[in-house]
Amino acid sequence: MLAGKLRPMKKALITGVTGQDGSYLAEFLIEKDYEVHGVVRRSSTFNRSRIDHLRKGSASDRHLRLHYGDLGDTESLTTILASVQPDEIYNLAAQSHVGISFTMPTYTGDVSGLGTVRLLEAIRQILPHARFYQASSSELFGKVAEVPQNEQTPFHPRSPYAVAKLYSYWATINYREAHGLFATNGILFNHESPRRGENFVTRKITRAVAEIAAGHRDWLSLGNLEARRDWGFAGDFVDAMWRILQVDEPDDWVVGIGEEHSVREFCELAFARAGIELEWTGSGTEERGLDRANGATRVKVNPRYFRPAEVDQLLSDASKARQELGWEPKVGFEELVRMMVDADLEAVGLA
Ligand code: NAP
Ligand code: F7E
Repeated sequence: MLAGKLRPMKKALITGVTGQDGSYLAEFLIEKDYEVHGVVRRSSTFNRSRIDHLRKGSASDRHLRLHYGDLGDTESLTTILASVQPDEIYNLAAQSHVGISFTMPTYTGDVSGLGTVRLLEAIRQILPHARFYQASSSELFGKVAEVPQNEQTPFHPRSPYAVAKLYSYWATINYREAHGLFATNGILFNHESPRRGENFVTRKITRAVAEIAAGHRDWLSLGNLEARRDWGFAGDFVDAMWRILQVDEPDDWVVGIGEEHSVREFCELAFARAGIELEWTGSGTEERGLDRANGATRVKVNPRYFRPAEVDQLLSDASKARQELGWEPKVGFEELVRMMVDADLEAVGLA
């Protein structure tokens, strides 16, 4: 009992702490009494809005510490590892936008692919007993070989982002097999929240819905309305990340809620939450989402948002994570849409 009390706090290091998942994970670990350290990259302005509440004058203040570093810069990673000496390392940093990866393939490969090896190699040299979590992605399944997808489903990446993440996935396994690192992959399906970046489709929609409801704009442009995703809540998924590092043996895990919906369905539900019923008319790039009440155009299709190669359908089979990690998501799809729309309505003063 006494020994338990005297045991020092566990230390966690999060790369990508300023991102959507990094912010939820930092909160989650602080709640579990970890000492949390985050890697932030230098920019000309601060972009820490997602973690400000964990730093400024809050009860959590003493737990979250930030360090300048970059996945493109090996020296910063080795310096941080040597000084922090974390027990657990969560590699969430990435150029994470699939569409943008087509316009920046080299950079995406460097950060989301090689960056992982820079970190793994630093861990091998400095802290070989630390536990490592790699943010792998359902994008690895790409042009899916089967539905639903589990840990045995073959990969077929469809973007520079997914190709880079595939490299990281195998690098993680290689460091486990070759050097005995406790290195794991969480193959996470899409997860969203009110903190989702504004250029991912869910947040792009919920923000636009709120602005349209407030009369600040009339319509929004989208790409492929038929794409289907298994969207869960980011707050639930960081719990899975932590569980993945608590088991006895390192392994790879599929995490998703197991519900599949189209971008079109997401749109309909999001507009409905703000009291706007959509009615679709036309087809292809001429398709429009009209406001049933007054015929006003609310959604247009713009080929600019089509991808050179698309991932049409993703659906998770996370039974291994549910059974062996005891992971259970709390938020379903419809509640997620409501949560995101409500947060954006509040941001424009409508809730
Ligand atoms: P996100 O919001 O885009 O956050 C990415 C984070 O990486 C940000 O903190 C960003 O810093 C940081 N970053 C980017 N380039 C960096 C570099 N060169 N060095 C250091 N940090 C860098 O992504 P997310 O949605 O939280 O996702 C977290 C991770 O999970 C990513 O690796 C993503 O690819 C992966 N993933 C996400 C999902 C999902 O549905 N959300 C699903 C599967 C896997 P700035 O704030 O400075 O930009
Ligand atoms: O696209 C379609 C688009 O950009 C979802 C990242 O977190 O999850 C995310 O990647 C779908 C695609 O997410 C627009 O073509 C239609 O089919 O929100 P997204 P993503 O590509 O699924 C995975 C798991 C990750 O690992 C990634 O890091 O929606 N879509 N119209 C659109 N997408 C965007 N962004 N914008 C549109 O206007």
